[in-house]
Amino acid sequence: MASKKPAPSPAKKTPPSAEPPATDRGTGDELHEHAGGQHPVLTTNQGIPVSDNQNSLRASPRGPTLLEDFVLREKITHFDHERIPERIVHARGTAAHGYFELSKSLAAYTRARILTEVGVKTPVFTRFSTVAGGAGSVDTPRDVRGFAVKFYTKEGNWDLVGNNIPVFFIQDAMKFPDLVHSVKMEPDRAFPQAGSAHDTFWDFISLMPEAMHMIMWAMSDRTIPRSLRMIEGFGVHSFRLVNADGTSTFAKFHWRPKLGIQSTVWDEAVKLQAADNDFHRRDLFEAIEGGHYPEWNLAVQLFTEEDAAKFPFDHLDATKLIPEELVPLTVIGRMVLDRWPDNFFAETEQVAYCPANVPPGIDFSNDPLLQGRLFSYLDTQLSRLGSPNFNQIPINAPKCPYANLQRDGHMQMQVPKGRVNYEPSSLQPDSPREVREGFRSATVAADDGAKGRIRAESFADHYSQARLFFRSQSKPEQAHIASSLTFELSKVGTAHVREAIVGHLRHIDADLAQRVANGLGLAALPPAPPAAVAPIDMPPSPALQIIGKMKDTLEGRAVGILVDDGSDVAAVKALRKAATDAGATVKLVAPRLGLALSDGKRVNADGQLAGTPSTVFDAVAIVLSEEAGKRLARNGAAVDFGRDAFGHLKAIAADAGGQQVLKAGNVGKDAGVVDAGDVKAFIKAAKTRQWDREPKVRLLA
Ligand code: HDD
Repeated sequence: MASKKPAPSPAKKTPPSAEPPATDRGTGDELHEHAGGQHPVLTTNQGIPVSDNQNSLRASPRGPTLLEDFVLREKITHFDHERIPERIVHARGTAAHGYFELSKSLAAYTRARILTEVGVKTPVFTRFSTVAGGAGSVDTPRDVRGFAVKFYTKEGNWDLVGNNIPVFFIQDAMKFPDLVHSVKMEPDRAFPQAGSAHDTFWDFISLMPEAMHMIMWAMSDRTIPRSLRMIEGFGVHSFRLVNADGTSTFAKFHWRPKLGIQSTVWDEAVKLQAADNDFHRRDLFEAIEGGHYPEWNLAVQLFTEEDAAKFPFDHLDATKLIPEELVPLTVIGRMVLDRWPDNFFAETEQVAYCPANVPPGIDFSNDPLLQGRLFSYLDTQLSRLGSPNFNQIPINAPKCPYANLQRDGHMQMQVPKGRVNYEPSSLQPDSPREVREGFRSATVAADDGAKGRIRAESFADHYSQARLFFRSQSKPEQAHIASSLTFELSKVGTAHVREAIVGHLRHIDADLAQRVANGLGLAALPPAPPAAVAPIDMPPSPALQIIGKMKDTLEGRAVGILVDDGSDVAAVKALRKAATDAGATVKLVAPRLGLALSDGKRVNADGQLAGTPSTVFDAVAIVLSEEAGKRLARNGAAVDFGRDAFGHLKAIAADAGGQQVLKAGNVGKDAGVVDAGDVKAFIKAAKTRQWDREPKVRLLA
């Protein structure tokens, strides 16, 4: 790799022909004159101006196309090669630019400047993703979400490549290809796309007791988030922070969303897939373009080797978390995403994260999952991006100077100068050399013991934290876990796989196992497999809930108002104002885009009813004249608008006309269904989901 800003070289006396002055290259001014200076002239990749971009060169008006047509050949050839391999996992994603600002120095623990220079804004590029689906799959399947942040620090790129779940399925990277093969579409039939509800995934899991903790998370509402702006993020592994004296401290990284954590309900997530395949990326795009910049706090859990020795689990095992009650979180800064990328392919698709990218002062732990990841990411980019020079792609290049003596390779974009491309050298004093302050691995004494393919005994407890997670959930959340397990296993055709999973659940919680067994219609509880270590009861950790942690807020949420010709304009205005004041965006939905409310003035709806169901909103109002209410009570889309909002536990405001639509959908009385005139009550109810309503609308396991 050559210097981004090459230092002056003694071999500068290159003949002028090799580096012509800019004026000899043609500035393009002549071309702009042709277009009247209004726009750039269309050229081939060789800069040849194109006169006709609609018609290929033909031997005669109705004759064959000529091979001579270099404009056509070049255009089609480039098009034929536009695609690159999608990511092996996390193929579907969306990303944004922003910055990280440190508020609390960790100078006592690390010499990494990004974690010591308070107030400095470091640019970041953050990509969110689903895991299992292909690049063209949908945004809202039940799946883990990737949360990858590239910090362009002054000391090189730091990539924190995490998920929205703090633990992982497996303990050792050796198992990763098998895990991924099992969850991806089955190889003989190429389905299902983007979902774990099938035999091969659950077969693998049934034989992998270490996955049980992650399964609890994966079957919880964490995997059906409302918005990427409302997910937590986790670095998962223990990392090391290393200070100027070389002392190291373990750190776990946590992202906490400013808007609070929030999920959808399963029926809503399923319907969102039909309503809007791009629900999450559109939501992120609209928030950033609207100036509502998503924000997260970065927090750390810090602990020493001695602290770790007292934990009733091994923190080097990625299937374990450290409860906040055991090691509290310290907020050290915030990330704000404030700029949408200019181009999806150039930035979001080509960005290449790698957990091995760490600046001096941050280091790895011996977690065997992390250790395998340190290899995999650079390796995968070589085939995905096609060249070892992918670091030169602008989105991947560090924003600090970088220089070394790596050279050549496909798509080399830099033109290194001078004779010296090796080190040490004495011929070129300004060629790059190492510095004492550069990255140094933490000095860590190796464990005693023999080399071998060994799993530490401290990794043997597979059920205690699964139990901790399940028992820490609120009642509705426990019901959702039992229901999603029932749903997923109901899609598994192989009886012994379904039964084996229920057997594992018995080690986690007897009631959970029974509920899933009932849901599946099993005649008897299958036996629990032998457990290497008997699970222990850890004190519940309420911090693991979503419902208990949810903020009552409308900030960053969306409210939909269903209207039609003649709807009461004053009621619509009052609802809009109150919701907007509470931080929500408000959209009008109507059977036709153009309509007139009660004041007779023409307005445009933001969404047409058939394409804008209530699933895309957090709370809804239905404001209709009596006559429109009667009419829409016979319109399936309008009836579903109310019925689904009710089923998805959302607040609903309705006037007399709106009530007709609700009645047609059997929407009854409920604390979250209020009169459209009672704006205060609506806003209060809209700030949360109506969990008490759930048993009325759905049979949960
Ligand atoms: Fe991974 C991508 C997160 C384990 C191998 N991983 C990838 C991405 C995220 C994660 C967020 C997408 C990055 C982006 O947006 O481009 N992966 C995780 C987490 C893990 C994890 C949180 C466990 C704690 N991964 C893991 C293991 C291996 C990999 C154990 C292999 C040994 N991951 C990859 C990969 C990917 C990837 C094949 C695919 C595309 C890419 O790297 O760039 O190398």
